[in-house]
Amino acid sequence: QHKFWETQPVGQFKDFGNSSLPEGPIEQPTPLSEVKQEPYNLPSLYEWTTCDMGSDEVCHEVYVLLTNNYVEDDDNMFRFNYSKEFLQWALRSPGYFSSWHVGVRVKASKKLVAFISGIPVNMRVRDQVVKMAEVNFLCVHKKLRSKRLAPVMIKEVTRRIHLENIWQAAYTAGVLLPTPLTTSQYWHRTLNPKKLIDVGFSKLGDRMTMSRAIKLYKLPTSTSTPGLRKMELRDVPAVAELLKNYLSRFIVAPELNNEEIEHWLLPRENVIDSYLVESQVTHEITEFFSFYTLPSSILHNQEHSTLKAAYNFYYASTNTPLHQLMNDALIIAKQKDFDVFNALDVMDNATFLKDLKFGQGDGQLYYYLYNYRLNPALKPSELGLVLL
Ligand code: YNC
Ligand code: MG
Repeated sequence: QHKFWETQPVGQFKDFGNSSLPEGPIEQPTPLSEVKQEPYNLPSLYEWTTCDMGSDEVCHEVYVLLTNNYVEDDDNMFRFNYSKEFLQWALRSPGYFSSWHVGVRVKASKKLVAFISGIPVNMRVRDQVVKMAEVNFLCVHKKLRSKRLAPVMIKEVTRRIHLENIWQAAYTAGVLLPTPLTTSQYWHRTLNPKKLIDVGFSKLGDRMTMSRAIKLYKLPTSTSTPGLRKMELRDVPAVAELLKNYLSRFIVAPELNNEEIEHWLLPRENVIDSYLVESQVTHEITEFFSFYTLPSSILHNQEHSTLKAAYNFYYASTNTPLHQLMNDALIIAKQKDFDVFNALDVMDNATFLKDLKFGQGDGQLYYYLYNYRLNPALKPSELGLVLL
């Protein structure tokens, strides 16, 4: 069934639901001197390359590979189009290792044809904080698919992660593999009904007309929460504290220090937006929310080439109802000309999705841990983790 995944330290399907297996690492770390020192073998036409994402030229090569070959929807109508600025933000996070930005080139032409990446994160699982890698952006050029290159790439990034004395990882995928930590779903809040219908992202349902759809999804022109403003550098400690308290309610969540909060949440144009609520009286920061910018290329449309999508990222609320806060997020996203606002059903998202007129997407996003067993599987609402 899964010739590769059956060999890996992950929960196996045959063990699913067997709660007698102990929680925690599946395999123990080996001494670093016993970690394989040479890269895995590639087919002879190809060679490994470490991608320096600080180099505009290399970043551009990764961008082009992903733009043409990365994740598409089930009907192959849209493909993620992460921007270069986004990739630099996603991969050059605090404590990142260049060696975990792994590429494959054609030896003769030096063309970049595959990529996989990791970044370090402190992940809390129940009351244990485990140093992990978040693995993302696995991509093999369309012309090199189904040649078992992906398992070699996964083994190579694993080897490089082990060399930094890290033995666990977290990752998400749209495909079902052994064995999900949780299964989550995307929900979509239409902001620009006309365009979403024109490009085939959504359909007018029965008894729905274009003008009724436009009316249904109309939003106020200004936000409703007093004291709402953009996050600034001076807010980092307060936001860190707020998010730490909020994420403590989930079974699996990252632990983010001030440096990481600054990196992941301080606004960056066309990459990450963060807003917070400052009490007019006490000047305390009581809420915040954030969303990242991830457009999709529209593959077969004469009129439109990109779908502008915002993705709900981390947030925390104490005094303001979450649905009010998220309604303000929608209003801001609309003002910034996004076509759609996406959210998973993780964290407390299920409490506002329906009220705010999000519609359930097709397909699942599966969350996984590598070399860490957790029993039983989690509900998405028990997960405090959003990967890019
Ligand atoms: C996938 N997405 O099951 P079995 S998500 C993991 N994640 O192995 P081949 C995947 N494994 O079943 P292809 C996977 N997709 O035989 C496939 N696999 O055991 C497994 N798509 O390899 C698959 N990006 O090379 C099978 O397949 C084996 O040529 C088949 O390449 C796959 O970034 C892929 O969706 C995905 O570019 C590269 O289809 C290719 O099809 C492609 O013959 C479009 O591979 C883009 C796309 C995936 C986005 C993502 C997270 C990746 C996580 C990887 C696992 C990390 C493990 C932790 C490592 C660190 C450990 C430590 C410490
Ligand atoms: Mg392949």
